Amino acid sequence: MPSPIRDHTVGWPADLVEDYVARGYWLGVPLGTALRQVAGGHPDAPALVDVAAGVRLTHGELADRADAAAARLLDLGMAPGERIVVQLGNGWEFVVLTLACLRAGIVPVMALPAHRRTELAYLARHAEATAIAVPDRMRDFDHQVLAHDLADDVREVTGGPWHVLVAGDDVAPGSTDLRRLCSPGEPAADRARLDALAPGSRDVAVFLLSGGTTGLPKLIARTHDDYAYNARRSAEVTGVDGETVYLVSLPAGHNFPLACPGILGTLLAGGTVVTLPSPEPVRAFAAVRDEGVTHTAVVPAVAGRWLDHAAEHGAGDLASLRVLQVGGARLADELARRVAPVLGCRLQQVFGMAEGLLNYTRLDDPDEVVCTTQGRPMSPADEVRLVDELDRDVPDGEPGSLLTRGPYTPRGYYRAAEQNARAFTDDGWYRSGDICRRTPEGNLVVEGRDKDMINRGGEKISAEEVENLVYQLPAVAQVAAVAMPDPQLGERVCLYVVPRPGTTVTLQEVRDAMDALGVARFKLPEHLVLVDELAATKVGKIDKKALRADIAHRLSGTPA
Ligand code: OOB
Repeated sequence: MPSPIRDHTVGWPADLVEDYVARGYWLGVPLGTALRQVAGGHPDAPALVDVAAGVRLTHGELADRADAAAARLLDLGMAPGERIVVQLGNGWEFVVLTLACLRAGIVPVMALPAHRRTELAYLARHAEATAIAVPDRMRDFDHQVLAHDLADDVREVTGGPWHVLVAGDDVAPGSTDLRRLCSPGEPAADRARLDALAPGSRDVAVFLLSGGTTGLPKLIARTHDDYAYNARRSAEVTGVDGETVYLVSLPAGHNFPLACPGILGTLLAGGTVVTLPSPEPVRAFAAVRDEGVTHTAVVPAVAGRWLDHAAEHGAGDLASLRVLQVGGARLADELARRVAPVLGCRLQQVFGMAEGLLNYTRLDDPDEVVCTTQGRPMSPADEVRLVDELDRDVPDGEPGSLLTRGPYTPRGYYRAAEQNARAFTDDGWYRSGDICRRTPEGNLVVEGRDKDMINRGGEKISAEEVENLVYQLPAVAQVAAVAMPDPQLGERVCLYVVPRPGTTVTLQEVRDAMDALGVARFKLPEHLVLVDELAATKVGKIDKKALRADIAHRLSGTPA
């Protein structure tokens, strides 16, 4: 039997909970109920457009389908509090299933489409999931087969059933047809059943994945109260309301397009969500034009592609687009300055994290602030400190390591006591690992990081995870994974390898070996440097700073 979620979460202190409720940050309404109420207010307003599938749903239809799907999940034998790994592409099924989970108190674990056996098996086992939702195939990969292959692995920890829900035309025997599960049901009966089962607002609503600095990703348990505030307050600072048409083209299970304000913030505001499978510029621009998109969110690498495409081929008619949110990695000031003139919309920089804290530039900030800073916390209750190595506050204007607490930043990872001791201070501050500076007017500028992570165009890669995988190659004596600068993606994974005496290692061998282990392809190293020894710090640790400087010099052609 999966253990109850609350056995492994770290809650907020009671006095703060009271404060968050008193100040109206936590409304005490579970997300599914809140969404249902919005739909009740204007059932005929458009809620969801899946461009690729040609599916359009109103708020009323979406809420009814979510209830129908929730009821069918219960009929399958799933109980409130159980976990389902969600690995779906951007489409209507993702939205209906997520809302269904929120209604039934079944907790989605938001995996990425790029994840493979290693990640999925770990996530399912760690969350003690009893189900997984996948596409049949996506980009030539058979997700359905892999999902069934995980059954034994998962049953080993849960001892229970393993439901495979499949979105697509090819639903194999033994799988559950997700599209059928998400089809209209008996609205009144379903609704009454789900109303009676509504989860508590302090219960966990979703599991997000951490950006990753440790061997394996950590799970972040976000509650209904905290995540609803995350989405609602984000909608306010982004100008999202009932007239908004929000385009989601980043992977929908990522915090940014899911709730900053993303899908949930837009639906809670009564607006319309448009889904696209990818941010490829031709299709994205066409969707903006055809659907009258007003808001969307991208990572800097995508912003760069959009700007280049628009400069070369013209942007077409993007007149409806009002706000382009850019976040997930540092946006270069030069790129930032091109957004308004080339795309004709307002730029909003977003510096956020799945762990909670969200910083936004505001829509009425001066251009200089919008183009050169990553904004400021969205909530008056957010606490941010910038500290030195000894956790002492740095003087104003100096770079420091960011610590944060607040009404939507949980106090610990799920089931991870050991990591929590490192990633959180004793008094509950989350160590984001980002080195920031605060400008005199209070905005943050991200200047670097002191965590061992590689940010590949917004995809976070734990160096330690890559190293653990590479150590499985017999010819590798020592390895270090570091970020190498890249004009398109910002960073890519570079490996420094000391081979065992008498052997050698090639980049292709490493990539093939990692591929064979079944890891997401974005984690595969893209450059390899063979060395006799790895630079070490005074205390004998691998000197990653020196290695990053070394690869940057090698690539720029200047001597180190
Ligand atoms: C977002 O969330 P995660 O959890 O994938 O990654 C968080 C990390 C941050 O700690 C920081 O290192 C980096 O991503 N980051 C940025 C950034 N936004 C995120 N670094 C520099 N500039 C930025 N604007 O990436 C995320 C979550 C919600 C909204 C937006 C992004």
